[in-house]
Amino acid sequence: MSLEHLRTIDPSIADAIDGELARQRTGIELIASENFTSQAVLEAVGSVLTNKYAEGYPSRRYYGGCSAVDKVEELAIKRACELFGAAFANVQPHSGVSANIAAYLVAAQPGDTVLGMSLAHGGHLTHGAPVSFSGKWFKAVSYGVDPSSEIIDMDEVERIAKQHRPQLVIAGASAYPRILDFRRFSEIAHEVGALLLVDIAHIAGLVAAGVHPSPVPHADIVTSTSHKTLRGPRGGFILTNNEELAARIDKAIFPGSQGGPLMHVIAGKAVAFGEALTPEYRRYAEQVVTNMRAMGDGMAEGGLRLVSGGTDNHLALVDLTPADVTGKDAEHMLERVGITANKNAIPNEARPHAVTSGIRVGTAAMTTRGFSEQEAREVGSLIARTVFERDDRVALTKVANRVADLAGAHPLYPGL
Ligand code: DSN
Repeated sequence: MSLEHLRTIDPSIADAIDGELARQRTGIELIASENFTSQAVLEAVGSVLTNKYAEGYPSRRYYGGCSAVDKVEELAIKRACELFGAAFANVQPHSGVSANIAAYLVAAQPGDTVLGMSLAHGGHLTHGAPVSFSGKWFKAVSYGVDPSSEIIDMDEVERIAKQHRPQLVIAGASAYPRILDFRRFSEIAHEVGALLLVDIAHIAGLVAAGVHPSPVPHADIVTSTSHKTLRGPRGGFILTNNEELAARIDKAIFPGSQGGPLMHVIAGKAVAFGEALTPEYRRYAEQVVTNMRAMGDGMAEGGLRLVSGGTDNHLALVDLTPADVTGKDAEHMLERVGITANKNAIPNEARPHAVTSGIRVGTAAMTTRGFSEQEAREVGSLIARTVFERDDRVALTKVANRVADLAGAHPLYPGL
């Protein structure tokens, strides 16, 4: 077995990793689903736990030699339950999609009707989009946002639920800037005899910190990722307060839809859950929301329109129509000045999904670097300047220089 370092063994991959570190350090990361983990999380994920097979659950494994990884998974479960006030947690899902596949396995049979938020209005692929297993194996119906307020109309959700009587109702979104009314979702789902699945992949960190209401008291099943606002390693997890559903969720993950758990990633989740239990993390989550409001103000002052008129969480959906530019072009323009964001459909979108009329931006990553409210507002104004002054080279050079200064003022992974 070679004991050489990566740089010696495989310089091409080492160069690519260094290139990505440089990109993360020198730019401003506004992809709403991304964040920067702590070095402790990186260490756990890069550990020898990647070598271990541990199919099954703590003390109920199909392989020997699991005493250390049992401790890791037990801690991850205990911390997840404490963090979210849940009775049961499964920390093995490899991703948010894997968590949702398991939730569907538990809550619905192929051919059943499921009701989720439309992808075009901010929902997720796994909430019933035709191109996903959720739209292929289930009869998926959807709700969206009200065309004028651009906010979910819960009366309309109720009307659709009563019309289609789904077996599963899904709440949660990938591009929705407002607070979700979990109590009302639960009343609607249970009134029509459905289970309620809430996917908190995006807002998990805000929920953990009490900055967004928790779905745990209302939902039958809660799924999430661990790497967005929660700031852990890339992965998923599932929560429930229902003992019978908990047993079915465990079976739906293993052996239902996954094999060996990624124990190195579960160690990273345990570390991140531990970090999220601290007062420092709570302050971080509060600052994420404060920064997003400030960045939204900066963009609006610069002439852009925020979908739904603002934001309550870590992200904003920006309508670029006032600048007469597409999401695709804006994404490229922003990348050239050092800002990373993604094109995103807006409600009532007229352009194809690969072009769009909007961008989605979020403050989870920049807030981890320590950006202040004032700096977030300035970044909002730099975004507006980039798209409105796109033909002015001098202006764009000034924006790029300012982006570099702001990134340089907040060093990322100085120890790496
Ligand atoms: N890809 C994630 C996002 O960006 O929101 C959702 O899975």
